[in-house]
Formats: sequence, C-alpha cells, structure tokens
Amino acid sequence: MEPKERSIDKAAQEMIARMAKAGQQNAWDRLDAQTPQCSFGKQGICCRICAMGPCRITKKAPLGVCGADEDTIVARNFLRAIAAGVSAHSDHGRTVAEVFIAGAKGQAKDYKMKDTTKLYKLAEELGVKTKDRPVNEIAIDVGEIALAEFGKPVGTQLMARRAPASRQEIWKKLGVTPRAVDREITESLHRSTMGVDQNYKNILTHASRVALADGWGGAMLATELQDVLFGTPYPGIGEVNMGVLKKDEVNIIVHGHEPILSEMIAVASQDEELLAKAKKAGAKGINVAGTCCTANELLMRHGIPIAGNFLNQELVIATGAIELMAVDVQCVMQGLTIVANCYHTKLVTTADKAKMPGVEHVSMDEKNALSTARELVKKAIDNFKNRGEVYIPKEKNSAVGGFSFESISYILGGRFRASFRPLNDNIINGRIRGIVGVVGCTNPKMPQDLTHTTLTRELIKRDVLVLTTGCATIACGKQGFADPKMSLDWAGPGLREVCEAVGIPPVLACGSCVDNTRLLVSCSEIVREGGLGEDLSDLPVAGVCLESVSEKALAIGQYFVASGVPVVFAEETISILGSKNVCDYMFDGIKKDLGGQWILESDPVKAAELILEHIESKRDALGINKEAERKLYDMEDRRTLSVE
Ligand code: BF8
Ligand code: SF4
Repeated sequence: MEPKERSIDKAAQEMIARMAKAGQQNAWDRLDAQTPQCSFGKQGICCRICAMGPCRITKKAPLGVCGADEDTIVARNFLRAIAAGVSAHSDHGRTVAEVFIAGAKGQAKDYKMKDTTKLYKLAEELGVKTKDRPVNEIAIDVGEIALAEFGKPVGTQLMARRAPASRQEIWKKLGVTPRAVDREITESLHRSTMGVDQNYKNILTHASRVALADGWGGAMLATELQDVLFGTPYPGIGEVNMGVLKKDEVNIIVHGHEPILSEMIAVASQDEELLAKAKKAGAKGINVAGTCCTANELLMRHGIPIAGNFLNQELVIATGAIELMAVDVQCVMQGLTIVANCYHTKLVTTADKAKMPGVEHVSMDEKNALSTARELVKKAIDNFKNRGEVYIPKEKNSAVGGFSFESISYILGGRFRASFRPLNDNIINGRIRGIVGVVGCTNPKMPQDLTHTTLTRELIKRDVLVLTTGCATIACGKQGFADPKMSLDWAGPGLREVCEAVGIPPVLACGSCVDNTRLLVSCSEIVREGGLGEDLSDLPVAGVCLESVSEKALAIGQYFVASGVPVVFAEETISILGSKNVCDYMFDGIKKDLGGQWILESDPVKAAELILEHIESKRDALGINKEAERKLYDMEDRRTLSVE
C-alpha cells in the first residue's frame, strides 16, 4: 500500500516511505500481515471466557458449550471492553488523586496546587470547608474525597450530580447511576463471567452504568484534579507535527497519558544546569515534544509542541532525531522497542504497572519526581552523541489549545461574568447550528487523520462548532484546523462570525481523552444556561469517533450515549454486528432508555450528514429553527445583532 493510502499527513507519508526503504516495519505493515482478520472476532461472536471454550457462533453451532447464544456473547464482550476502557481512565484518575494528596501533604514536594480558584470551587462542590483554612488542608480533604470515589462501599458518584436534574432522574429510574468506580468494573467482570448475566439487555444496561462511572467519575476526577495540580488550561499557541523536532537540539518525546511525569520533564528541560550540559554535549538546547494524550495535556497547559498522534509514535523515532522517549501508560505500542533498536533512541518506561521487555525502566517516584525527570533528561543529553543520520520532515502547523470549560466560559462571557449565555444565544439564533465532539484515535484500518479532518471540515462548513480531544485533536491540529488563520476560512458564515467576534478557531482543542469530561460539563452548563431544553438529550449535539482504536474509546462512546448524546463510530472498529438483538438495542432501543444511541458509519461525509440531520431534528424539536431562519438570512438583521 502506498504511503498516501496509509496517511493523509505528509510528514507521516515521508516517514512511512523511509521506513519501508530501510526495511523497517510499523503498525500498517503489521496490519497487512494480520489481514484478513478473524471474522468471528470482528463480529464479537467468539468467547473464551471459560475452559469449556473457546467457542464461536456459526450456523452449524449456534450456541457455546454452556448454551450461550450470540446475544449473550456479543453483549458480554462489549461490556468487558468498556470495563477495560473505564479501568484505564480511572486508574489514571486514581494515580492523580494519590499524587494530589501526597502533594498537599508535602510528601511529594515537586507537586503544588497551581489553580487554587478551581480548588476552592471543587471544595465547595464536594462539601469541604474552605473558610480560614490553609490551601493544603483543603486540598487534602478534596483529594481524599476524590480518592474514595474509586472504592467507596456505599453511595453513588458525586460528580454525577453535575448532570442536569432530568438526566439524573433518567439514570435513577433505569438503575444506572454509577456507584464506586471499582465496584462497577468488578461487577462488569462478574456479570460477564460464565453462567452469570445472560440477558443481553441487562448486560448492556450495566455497560452504561460502568461507562458512566468513567465519564461522571474516574475520568472527570482525573481532569479536575489535574487542573488544580497543573493549572486549568487557557488558550495558548503551540505547534503540531514532526516538524517541531529540532535537528540541533536534544529531542525528548513524552508519550502516554499521565501528566504526572511529563509536567516534571517539561520543568527539568528548562533547568539551567541541564541546559549547560546539553550545550556541552554539542546541542543548542533541549526540546520536549509529546505524542498521544500526554502531548495534548502539555499543549493545553504550556503550549509545548506535539510531534504526532497514535500512529506517529513509531514514525517519530524513525527520524533518528529522538534521544529519549519516556512512556508511561496506555496506547504505547510494543512495536516501539523494535524501531527504537534501529536507532540510537533510548526508550524508557516509567510506570511500574507498564514495563516492556528489553526496555530500561526508571520508576517514576512521586516523592522524587523532579529528580527522576532530571535523570531522564540527563540520559537524553548523554545519548545526543550517539546520533546517526537524522531526517526531520518539515511539516508543522500552529494550533491553539487550551479550551477547558473554564476558559470557554471566560472567553465567551469575560472575567467578571464568565458565562455560556453567548454560546446558547448563538445556537438559538442559528449562527451555530450545534456542537459536535470529534474525538479519539488513529487506526491503520483507515488512512491516518482522514476521517477526523474530512468530517470536521464538513461540520464547520455547515456552522457546527467542533470540540476535539485525544488523537483527533492532533489530527486536526496537523491540518491547520486549530489555527484560526487557516480554519476560519473553512467555517460557515454564522460560525465564522461568532468565532471572529470572540477570537477562537471553529475547532476547539479541549485536551486528552479523559478531558472528554469537559464536554459533558460544558453540555450540562448549556442546559443550565437555559433556552435549549431540559436535558442533555434535548441539545443539538453529537459525538463522533471514526478512527477508534482503544477500549477507552468504547467507554467514552457509551458514556456519551448514556448521557443522552448519540455517537457515530466506524463499523470496522466496533465488534457487535454478530448479534442482531444487541445491534437493535444499541442502534435504537437504548434511545428510549437513555436518549442517546450508537450509529455506525465509516464514511466521514455521510457521517457529517447524519449528524446534521440529528442536529436539525433537535433544533426543530426545540422550536428554534423558525426564528433562526429569519435571522440567518436577513443580513440587515444580522448586522444589527451584536455577538456578546
Ligand atoms: O487516550 S485517542 S489512541 S492516545 S485512546 Fe490512545 Fe485513542 Fe489516542 Fe489517548 Ni485516547
Ligand atoms: Fe464457551 Fe460458554 Fe465458556 Fe464462553 S462461557 S467459552 S460460550 S462455554
């Protein structure tokens, strides 16, 4: 397959061609070697849960040895995948909570509470007294309440109270208000073991509950505590794509998910002593760049450049310019070890729960975080002299990151009356038709970045405001969507007018995958602000992820659906087609229970059309379309309207 068919990213195309020439393999080559992939797996109809199996459903053998049918098997597999995704985000959240408490107690001296305004707000929300108390004392209480959310024996997720009252009522009625995160994950595994829950609908209802424990629990806490600890993101400009690597500097890539490590490496890279050491080694400086969600975290808070998304991780090393790649957890391909061995790049694992064979492990100890980070930077500098041939593609684009819930309210409403009102008004008057979250990964089954960017272009052209997270953010960033200078020209007239008035691009980079919770909080605020219905399911909003890879993406999809928002995924990335009943429920029946539903569509243009149809139907139901038409097409009227 030609590089052009593998990726639309020109830098990636160059590196794919170079790797092929050098006889090196990457994820695309390994996918080719795996093709054709198992059709039972694709449909979700194989089961190896017990030792009577593995079983697979065929016409000749329509039941597993235990008698399980395709509905049970598909639903169980789906539930397990979602539970695994939830466990990843939530373990991330738990680690942040632990570091947060250690920082507040003075046991992890390098971590301090950066955003005390957000800390006070969170404290108030969680019922922690703030009056006349030192910051760290408040932080300890907040951190301990947050940590308990993962394993408390009774009660439901406190963050779920952020949802509109009507949404909470829907969850209560269906019995899916999430309890402790660990409990929902454990129950998922229990229910889906041999001989337990054999009612597909009951299994899928628990899939909603465990996913909600992520969106309105573990992942939301991860975002909230990270904001307090490292600072709530505000817009700032950065650069995206492999062109951010520097030929004459020591290049360090931080890859993975938890900012606990990358924040410290960012600090260590500015250390005078280490900079002098780098100069002595013949480098002009130390350049830190990120890949995957860690990259989003750093762009959001510090404007640190992004070298690429999921499928770029191997390609980045093949530039020969990377002295060290430090990885922590999630989305780290084992294939990295092979490509790193072809170059001088030092690959280092840092999380004790995520090691790789043949790879040096430097344990990230929160008590000595900065000194561990310094150790890693030193290793990178020492490795500079071992560089061989270097080839860095030129490609890079500017990107504005940093769109948190708080910064969006501030931009729209101003410091003294931060508010979503102007956004609601512009949705009601039709300048903005609706809001869509374009999220998730890059999958070698489709050309890298193609669906995210095609879809985004279609949406903004039709006046839909796009919020992005995860690798989709990076895909959009690479193609200029997060740079207002480029992307405003691609926006429809209404959206453009609003974006120009408030100074934002039509595509807002909202962060990493745990930051999808910022989208939930923002949607809840839109409901609270008024004029657009009573519930999240009333809003003209949708989620979409056409290049999904990870189980985490399924967890996110399910918590959007269970929050009343439809999501569009590509058929190639979701293994439920082997059960008609499961499909009927996920694509339709679940709507009656929870308001959202799964939609399968691989074509980004068609997906955009489906989303637009959904948005317009919601606008019709809200009764805002008539008025919008008058305002949209009467130019005189529009000129007299001011965007607040
Ligand atoms: O959590 S978007 S490939 S990097 S899973 Fe992974 Fe998917 Fe990228 Fe971040 Ni999210
Ligand atoms: Fe087969 Fe049933 Fe065991 Fe699954 S649980 S492997 S379907 S016997």
